[in-house]
Amino acid sequence: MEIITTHVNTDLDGLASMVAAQKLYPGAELVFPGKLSRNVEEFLALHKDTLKNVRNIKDINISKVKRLIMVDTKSPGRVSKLKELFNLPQVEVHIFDHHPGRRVMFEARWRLWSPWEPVLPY
Ligand SMILES: [Mn+2]
Repeated sequence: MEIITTHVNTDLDGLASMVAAQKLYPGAELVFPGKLSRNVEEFLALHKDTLKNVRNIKDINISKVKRLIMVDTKSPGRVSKLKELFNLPQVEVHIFDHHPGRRVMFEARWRLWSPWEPVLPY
């Protein structure tokens, strides 16, 4: 399976980025890695019918994930348990992040889209 996630304490740009990423990966499931920010909780309470397919990390069988799409962060340390996926050789990692900042170590099978850094080849 393919999953789309963002950072813990998910904020509105994280949530919006997840929804946008699903346009690029229509078969991927949206997964929250942990706690939500209060404004995202309030937004979801108001719009639960439009975003009813977002899954909780507890409902995901990590061993079934073949591709991880991570948005609004490029730090594996910010996705709680989903961090494990970065170490699995069978998992392809696609990262979309708009934040400038310290470069993290990337592996060849990870791919980053950022306005601040060149797109890395496979
Ligand atoms: Mn954010």
